[in-house]
Amino acid sequence: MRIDVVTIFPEFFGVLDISLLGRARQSGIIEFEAHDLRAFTHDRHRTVDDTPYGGGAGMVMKPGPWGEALDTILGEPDSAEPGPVVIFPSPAGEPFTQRMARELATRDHLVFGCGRYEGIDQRVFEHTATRAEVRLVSLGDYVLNGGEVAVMAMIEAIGRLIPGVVGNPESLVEESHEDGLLEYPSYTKPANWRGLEVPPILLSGNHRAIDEWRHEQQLERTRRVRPDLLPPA
Ligand code: 6GU
Repeated sequence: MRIDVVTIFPEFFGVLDISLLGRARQSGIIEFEAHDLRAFTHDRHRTVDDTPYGGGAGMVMKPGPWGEALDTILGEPDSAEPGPVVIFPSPAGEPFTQRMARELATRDHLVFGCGRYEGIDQRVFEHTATRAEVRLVSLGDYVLNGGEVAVMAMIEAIGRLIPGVVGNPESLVEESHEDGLLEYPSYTKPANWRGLEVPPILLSGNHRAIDEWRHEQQLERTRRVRPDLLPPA
């Protein structure tokens, strides 16, 4: 998979050199590049923003540099390929979910456009949609200063689902959200730690009973903290 990010803070993505994603890049499973939006400006101050038409607080990102950056990254459309997906992180977008991460993990080329200030000129989304699949995506109902932290989270969620990135694929199955429920609590040795016992069932060796207990824990947890995930009773 190829991943391009457009941002005014390309250094921010230096952390992708380390950890699981770093290894995936070294082994060639993921090809990653962070592009500096200011490299696509032509004025002495490398201006990427301007005041909003219609007035109001804050600044809006100018369409010009975005258009040139995306021209460079998207190139000529190839009708034989499914084509790139261009994702703009935005608190006004559709919610990012495990389902969306699974879907995006199957694509060959993802492009992330990190907005700052009050957002990007709306015409950038419209124009980009004429030659790629465009999605506005939100991490949740709160506001970040810019898209960079959100994109980092999305790249991690998507990247670990690409075959070969996570060493043991079985570890991807029994985790929160993969079956629509939160995951069950985990324990390791010692069996008694600071007076707290591991639930005896986990020491019983009865795997059917353990599976049932874990499923019950998943339901109880989900009912308690995320009832919205459960089907209506
Ligand atoms: Cl994806 N971007 C920004 N800027 N803020 C957010 C967000 C994204 N998701 C939640 N808040």
